Amino acid sequence: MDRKTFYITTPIYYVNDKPHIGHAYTTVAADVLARHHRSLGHDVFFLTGTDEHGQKVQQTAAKFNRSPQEHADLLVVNFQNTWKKLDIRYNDFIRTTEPRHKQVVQAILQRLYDAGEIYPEKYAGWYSTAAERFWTEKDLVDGKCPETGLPVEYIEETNYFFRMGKRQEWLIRYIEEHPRFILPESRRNEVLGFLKNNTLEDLCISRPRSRLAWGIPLPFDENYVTYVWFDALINYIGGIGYGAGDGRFERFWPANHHLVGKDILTTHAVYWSTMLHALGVEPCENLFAHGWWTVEGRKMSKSLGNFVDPNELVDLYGSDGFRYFLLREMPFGADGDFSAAGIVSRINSDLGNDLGNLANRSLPFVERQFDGLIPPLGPETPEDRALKQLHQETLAAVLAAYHDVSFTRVLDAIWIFIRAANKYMDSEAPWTLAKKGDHERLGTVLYNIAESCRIAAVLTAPFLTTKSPGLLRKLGMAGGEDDLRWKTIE
Ligand code: ME8
Repeated sequence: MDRKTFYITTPIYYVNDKPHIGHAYTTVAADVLARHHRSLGHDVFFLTGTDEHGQKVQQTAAKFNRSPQEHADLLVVNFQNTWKKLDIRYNDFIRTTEPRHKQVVQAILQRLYDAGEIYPEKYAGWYSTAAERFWTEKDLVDGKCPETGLPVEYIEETNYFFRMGKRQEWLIRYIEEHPRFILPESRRNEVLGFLKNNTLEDLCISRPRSRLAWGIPLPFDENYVTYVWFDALINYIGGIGYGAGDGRFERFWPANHHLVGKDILTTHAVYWSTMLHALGVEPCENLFAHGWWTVEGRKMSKSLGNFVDPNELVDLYGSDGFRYFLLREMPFGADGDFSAAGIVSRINSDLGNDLGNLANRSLPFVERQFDGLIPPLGPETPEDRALKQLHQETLAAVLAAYHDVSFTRVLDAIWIFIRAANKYMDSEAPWTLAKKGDHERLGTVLYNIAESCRIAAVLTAPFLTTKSPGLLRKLGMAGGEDDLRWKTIE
């Protein structure tokens, strides 16, 4: 039987710095979705990686007296090690300096050039080195770069342009006809507003080599390298073998989700969609732009020195605790603030009191009263039926929340169930049943609680990659992939 596929991506991160909580956020979110779909039995492909070309990387490398490639080779390891520490199970990690990527980018450039979709033109405008792009006169704020606030330079040069402008009407219609294409809805409206109120220009996709050497050479003009965004976005199709002819691209495209932060929504919604359109490839099914983390009320920045290192948080709270906190704390799509106090209270109350207690209070009973063997079920009471009913409602709520990419709702639904199972234990009081010697009812109650533990373990497994399989092992199971399948709790 042909299995359903699920393809998910994160942005490929710049190797000009170490990963921080923001990078961890998107990557953990993608990992949770990938694990959930694996549990559903889907054929999953999860792609992440690093963006290694462009001015930012060239400049940072120069600061350290390294070649850009040496710099990228050193820095990429930080990302890979952090993802290992956070138990991120990606299928592939793409680096834009790899030959496989350069090859695809050059093939696409040549094809679009041959088709007249890329053309040279003399251009004059205000160039911001820091933002790595041109601005028009009216974009400038007090004569400075609107993105960085730094001085701009008036430059006149010939560059290559991609015919993005002529796709404006098509893109507006596409977004209007596909309500799930850009989420959350507020971001979708933002993109539509931008497209309806501005004239979409063609996109400058080259940089003269004299100004920027660190990029993929244009195959049709060796005096230029490719603009870093035009190069980077292509990873999403190159990474699954676009043009390779091995069937992978046809199998996995369109991606189910491109997860990105709101900072790079436009490049994805506008540049990427029109690039794909020019190639005759349909856009991804969903582009989800999540919100922004600040730290104790302030923007993370080098100058403030308040970068939150995910590695340190894993050392302090474990990978499960940190993963859970990230997705529990703020609705995906909204902004949020990181504080050390927040993470501690989350872990203690939700993971310790609720989930931990359910298992820790019930399993010793099974051990003591039934020699560690989960007892058989006796006659069912209304309380048992209510718990069963909630179990079914929970599954439906969790699936619906995943569909809406709402991790907070997924977790809310799971925790309603966990808390109800704890309450069931309080009200059914197995300790009293044991004292009374009511072995049949005691067996049924413990069976239901053990079953609730198992359901909770399977549901929480995408978030708690160590604790949840551990809980299954406590229940006497292997805790491997087969035990984590959704169909085992249906
Ligand atoms: O933009 N809060 O790379 P990048 C939440 N190379 N998420 C954050 C965040 C924060 N404070 N800071 C960063 C690039 N992120 C390009 C992408 S894709 C073809 C090329 C996350 O290293 C968020 O996902 O600047 C954001 O979009 C991404 O890191 C930017 O990473």
